[in-house]
Amino acid sequence: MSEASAVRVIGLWASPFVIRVLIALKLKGVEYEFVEEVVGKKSELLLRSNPVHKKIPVLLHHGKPISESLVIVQYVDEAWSSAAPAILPADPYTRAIHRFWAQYIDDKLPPAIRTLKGTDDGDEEQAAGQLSAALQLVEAAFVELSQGKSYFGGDAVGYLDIALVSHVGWVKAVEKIAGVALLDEAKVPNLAAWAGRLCAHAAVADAIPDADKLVEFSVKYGSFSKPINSGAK
Ligand SMILES: N[C@@H](CCC(=O)N[C@@H](CS)C(=O)NCC(=O)O)C(=O)O
Repeated sequence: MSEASAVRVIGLWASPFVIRVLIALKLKGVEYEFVEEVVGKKSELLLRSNPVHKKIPVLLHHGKPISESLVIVQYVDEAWSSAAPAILPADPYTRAIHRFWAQYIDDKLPPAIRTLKGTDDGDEEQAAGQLSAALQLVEAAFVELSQGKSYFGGDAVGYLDIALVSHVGWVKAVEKIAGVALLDEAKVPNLAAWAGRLCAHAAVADAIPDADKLVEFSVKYGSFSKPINSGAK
């Protein structure tokens, strides 16, 4: 079996959760085959591979499926542990703190983003306020955790960087859609600089979609939750 077919990712380029997996594999130098889902139609492979949630991403390693983006990132770190660099921090306490913030990011950012791009009902002003408040808390966490270095874990891109940067494309897209400033130098200067640095990183640059492309995607499909949802289950 070739190295590419040993690792397959079922996904869609616009999905922030899929982006995480691609960055983790790139960091580890793992070749993979990207199996693109069609918007509005869940493939048999997806339904068979993630029968519980029926969501992307799914990583197939020698045919065995792993679901949930943060679980997959940890799996990639462990399965290719000898490939530098480590993605999760080595210290158990630091690891727990990074996991805490990754969970916080997934709890707070996607719901507000969905409201701002019109996928979910809700008050846009309130959603923008909630997203901005969440980014400010994450900014404070960045200052504390990075200790003056480039990334959350220090000098190298790690777990929490991956968890957050995967949402950056959509944050920039909803800034355009809703006409609000969120990842803004005036509001979150450290995160704005971090995002600029990280989006230019070799393992990240190609994975983060252009905000204008995401706006187009949003206009075309409204959401990729709803169309994918409406497909066969
Ligand atoms: N918690 C999941 C979220 C995955 C997720 O929401 N994926 C979306 C695409 S961005 C999806 O597959 N939506 C289809 C659906 O909701 O049925 C993860 O981290 O992997």
